[in-house]
Amino acid sequence: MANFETVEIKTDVLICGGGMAACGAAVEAAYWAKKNGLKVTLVDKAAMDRSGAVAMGLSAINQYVGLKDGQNTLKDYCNYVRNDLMGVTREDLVTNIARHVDSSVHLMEKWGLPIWTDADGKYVHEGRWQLMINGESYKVLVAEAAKNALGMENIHERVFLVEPIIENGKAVGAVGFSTRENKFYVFKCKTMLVCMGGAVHVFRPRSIGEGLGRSWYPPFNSGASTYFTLKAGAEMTCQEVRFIPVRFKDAYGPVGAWFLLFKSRATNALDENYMQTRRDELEKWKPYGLVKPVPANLRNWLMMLDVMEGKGPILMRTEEAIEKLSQEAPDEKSRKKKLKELESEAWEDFLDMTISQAILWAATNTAPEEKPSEIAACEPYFIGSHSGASGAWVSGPEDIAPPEYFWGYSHMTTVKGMFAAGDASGASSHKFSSGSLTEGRICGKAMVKYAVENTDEPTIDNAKVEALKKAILAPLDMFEEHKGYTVDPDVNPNYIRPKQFMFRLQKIMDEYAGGVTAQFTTSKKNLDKGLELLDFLREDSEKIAAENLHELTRAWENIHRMWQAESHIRTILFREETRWPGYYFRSDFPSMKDDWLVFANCIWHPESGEWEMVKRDIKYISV
Ligand code: SFD
Ligand code: AMP
Repeated sequence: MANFETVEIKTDVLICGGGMAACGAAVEAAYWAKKNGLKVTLVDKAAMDRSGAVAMGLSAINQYVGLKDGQNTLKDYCNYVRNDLMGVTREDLVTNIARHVDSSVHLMEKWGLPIWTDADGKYVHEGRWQLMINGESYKVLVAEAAKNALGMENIHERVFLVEPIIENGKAVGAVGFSTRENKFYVFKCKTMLVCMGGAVHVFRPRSIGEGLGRSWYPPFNSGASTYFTLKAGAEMTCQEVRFIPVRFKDAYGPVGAWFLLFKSRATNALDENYMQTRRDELEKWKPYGLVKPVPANLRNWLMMLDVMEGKGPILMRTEEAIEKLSQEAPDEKSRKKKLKELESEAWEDFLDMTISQAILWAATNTAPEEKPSEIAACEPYFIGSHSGASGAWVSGPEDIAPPEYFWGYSHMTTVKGMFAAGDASGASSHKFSSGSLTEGRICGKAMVKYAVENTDEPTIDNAKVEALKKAILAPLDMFEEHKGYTVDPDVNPNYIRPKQFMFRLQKIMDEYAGGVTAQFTTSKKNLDKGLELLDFLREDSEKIAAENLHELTRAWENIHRMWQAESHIRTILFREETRWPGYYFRSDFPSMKDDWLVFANCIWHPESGEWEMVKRDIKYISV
């Protein structure tokens, strides 16, 4: 067996991940832990300064309610989220995050985040809920706050967490390995937060060749959150609710600023605005089809209908929007000044968060004030914090959660001591960066309470740890043992390399579970076939080989993705209707049904290895 030193770390509160939710949790948990003499430890597979979805920065804060300014009420936000998710949402969770999110935004401003203000010193809104920021260094300064709160001695960067440890139904630790040194890590804890983001590259991406890996979502969030919660036996929710963003084509630049701030139209190649020409289609999806704003999946759907009729390419009319806004200026001199401002805002929107889109504009001689740019639907992602909803089923807060949704600690999963936040917790969409940080803070506080009230020291069976170490490092041994069998180490009958494993997974998902090449359409027959092929893939996961630590990371990322994939297929299969056209369409159940206005949840039972599918009622609350 590969020779790895075992490093054991004992802590009270373990934060798995180093992204927005993790940083929020670190700041809050550190505060309460200090009062109670507890230790908090954070583990990130990457370097926190640039890890996770906010790595490149962001150009907006997408959740700000503005409660104090009287701009909106909690009910307004709940209505918005419920409608956008076609009725399927946990209003207790959405409200809990929404009532604390403004204070998180103010905290981030205090940490140094530049939020745009107007001449009166008021925040500049992108849309009703979104604030414009100069956010290139957003993640750096949020990470700095977390580091200051915890101290570097309690932060382990570049440690890839592979597996949770559950004893007697309680989360007591996690194991992983260093991505740089031959070290195997065992973390023992009283309570843990799962916040390792969502998942990408479960489906075949549009990008190929040199562009392979380019996606809207960060390629390094690979399903660890779903894997951890599923493997622990936690109940999961909305695993069918993938997110398909519409983005500037090929470099995945954001569209929010164009639609909301610049008030741009998107048209097909015939200069038709599909939001107008396809308006009748929205009737089929009422009541949600008739709300404002039109839900994200339905906006996608209307666009897709045009594409399927061959009316593409679809264009963001940047030139038209800039011209129109500049015309608002009172005279020619100020119009020219305004034009310059708009041009620079357009470029900054990309440079703040999707630099490659600015590069693509430069490479294709695109001046946004002169010509439109193509937009397209991306491949599917799992991101419970944006306009998808997949994640763990967590407890609501005591004061507002209906009894069915409350089991003791805010945002704790159905496994004792295991909490989830950000992309890792489900049915509470539209949290984005600020809401994820807020949910992390909520968990940080609740976890310290849990650790104070549940004082049992974590006991972990040594034999179990040794067995995990052997299994986790096995891909290295597999490669060493068989690498000499063939001239080309990529082609070997004894093993499969992580990249090839990923291609197989993506092909299955793309063709059978409604990916890009299947026009996001699937059916029972297709899903059954997909599950059959996933069975073979799972068998072959025993044969994954890794040449070095880098590939060992890739190997486990893909195994995590495989579990995300299976829970997705099973849940789409379970929900016998189409509720989110534009995200996926079931050709055998092509409409929305009243009796499916429920949560579709799943549980993988660790003792039996069986999957259980359950319906849970949706309880709206009055706030
Ligand atoms: O609009 C392991 N998001 C946006 N939010 C906004 O508020 N404004 C925007 O402008 C946003 N846009 C945007 C957004 C996302 C992306 C990808 C793009 C653009 C291109 C959404 C937010 O970014 C998102 O809601 C939050 O970041 C979610 O927070 P969290 O904590 O759930 O996930 P994370 O930040 O990605 O962090 C994950 C962490 O886990 C680590 N990790 N660590 C150890 N072991 C493992 N096995 C691990 N696997 C992962 C990661 O390294 C990371 O630290 S807009 O254009 O859409
Ligand atoms: P995006 O860049 O698509 O992630 O959008 C950023 C924010 O704007 C998110 O809160 C989206 O839900 C919202 N948004 C984007 N496009 C529209 C639109 N056409 N109508 C309403 N809201 C939108």
